[in-house]
Amino acid sequence: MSAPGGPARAVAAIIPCKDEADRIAATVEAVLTLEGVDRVVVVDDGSSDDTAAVAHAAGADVIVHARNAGKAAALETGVRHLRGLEAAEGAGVGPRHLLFVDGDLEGSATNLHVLVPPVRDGRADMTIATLPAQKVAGGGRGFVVRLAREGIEDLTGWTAVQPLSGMRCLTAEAFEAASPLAPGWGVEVGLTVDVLGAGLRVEEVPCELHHRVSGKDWRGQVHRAMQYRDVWRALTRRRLRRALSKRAPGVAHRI
Ligand SMILES: Nc1nc2c(ncn2[C@@H]2O[C@H](COP(=O)(O)OP(=O)(O)OP(=O)(O)O)[C@@H](O)[C@H]2O)c(=O)[nH]1
Ligand SMILES: [Mg+2]
Repeated sequence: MSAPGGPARAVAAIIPCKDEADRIAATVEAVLTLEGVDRVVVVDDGSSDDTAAVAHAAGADVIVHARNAGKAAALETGVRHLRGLEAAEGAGVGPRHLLFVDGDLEGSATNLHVLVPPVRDGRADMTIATLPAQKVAGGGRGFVVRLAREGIEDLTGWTAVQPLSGMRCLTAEAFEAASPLAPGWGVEVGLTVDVLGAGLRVEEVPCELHHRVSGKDWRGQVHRAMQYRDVWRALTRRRLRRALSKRAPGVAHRI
């Protein structure tokens, strides 16, 4: 955690995305206006459109996965790239705080600034944006949200209002506590459980964000099925870890 009163650390935004050519420029431009953000890294996870070129033109560092590897892998690629840059920059005030941003927020991403102060001031180790009701209703019935919320509650005792929100600001220490990240769409639940499990502080912060919501069509259904599978896996793995550490306390279980 950053020392209160110490030098303020910069913040790097990491944007994992796939096929966001229509929205990524507005999102990158908005994130570049955020106070304290001095790097924006877009990880294009095997897009079939011009996402990478558009993001680069908008001012982001762009890394491309030749093949789709999932949201968690894209975030890890982005953070690895950032740490490489920092090593080349030499000693600074320490590793940057991380701001995870979905690629489809467009101009509303300027409102992400509220996530940064609690982390910069050392009041929280990870902040999570909670979103207002979206202009277009989603096609899901909340199965994945309930699975995620109840799983987090069971494992940590903490109740998340929006357990799947991807917009998060976190310290390097919090990121390490959750590494390796839970694969795919399990990443948010894994982050929350692991950061809390490390004794660090998590806070939800209301944030006026608007994004493309998955609908009722087959794409939306497939998206939710994959989310369900990944969230279930992230929770199951962590329950297993908990059971093992009860049987063999003091041993690190990285299942
Ligand atoms: N790395 C990676 N990112 C993806 C992939 N699919 C979507 N994304 C990005 O992940 C972020 C969130 O994806 P969305 O499709 O908006 O999903 P969501 O907002 O979590 O889900 P809904 O609320 O149900 O719409 C966006 O930045 C997407 O571009 C993928 O296969 N790999
Ligand atoms: Mg979205």
